[in-house]
Amino acid sequence: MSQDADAVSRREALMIAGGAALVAASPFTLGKAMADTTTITPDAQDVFLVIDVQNDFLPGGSLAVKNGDQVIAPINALAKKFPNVIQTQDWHTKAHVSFASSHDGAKPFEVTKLSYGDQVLWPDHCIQGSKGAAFSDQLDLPMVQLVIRKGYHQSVDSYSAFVEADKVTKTGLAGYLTERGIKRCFVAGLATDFCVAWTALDARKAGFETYVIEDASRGIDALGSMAAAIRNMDAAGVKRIQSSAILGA
Ligand code: VGL
Ligand code: ZN
Repeated sequence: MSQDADAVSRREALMIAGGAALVAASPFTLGKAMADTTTITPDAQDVFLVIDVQNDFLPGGSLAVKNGDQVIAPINALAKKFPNVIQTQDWHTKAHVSFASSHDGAKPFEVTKLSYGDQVLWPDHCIQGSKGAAFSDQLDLPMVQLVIRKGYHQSVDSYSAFVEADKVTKTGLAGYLTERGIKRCFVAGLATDFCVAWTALDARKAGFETYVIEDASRGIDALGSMAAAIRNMDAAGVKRIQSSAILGA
């Protein structure tokens, strides 16, 4: 099957299974992906990147991701298995360029053109120091070694934990991980189709073997973004796995 056809059939399978059923589903329902059935034991060269589990992305938040709170239990369990855990925190200035409210007449979820390319415009979210920018108090992650903030440059967004949306400005994370001898990145959190996917794609570009843990992530799915993210991740060699590959069945 071609990669595209495969991505489409998987997407259909995901849609049929539905979010809740997918969590419970056996890894075998995902078909050929061997990584789904392999038990992974994280070691010192592995890092777990917990992406943007912040109040604004959770139910009741200004940019709530549907069922976003369902990532918290698997993330808490997964983090205990990793020798290295890092969190990211979306951390915008007031009137950030990614906010629809910063553009005359614009509405959330519209796309505009900025100097660095297309930018989806969002409701105001994750403003530095706000309650919405704080991590969920349901997270149990005392072992986190580094919190990397992103999106703090007024006129550049940053979905990725590695490189800002201008595709040039680096956050320093690749250098940090390389100095720490990290070889594999495991990525989960919010949102699958934006910050999780962009982080995973840049982790691959930086040379890390990269896994997205699907059932510990949830997507926004604006303008076909979920399908595009899955296509892009598959094409880049990002492996998609379930948390059971690490936690056991
Ligand atoms: C995110 C949209 C805007 C994310 C952040 O964490 O996926 N999405 N800012
Ligand atoms: Zn943001």
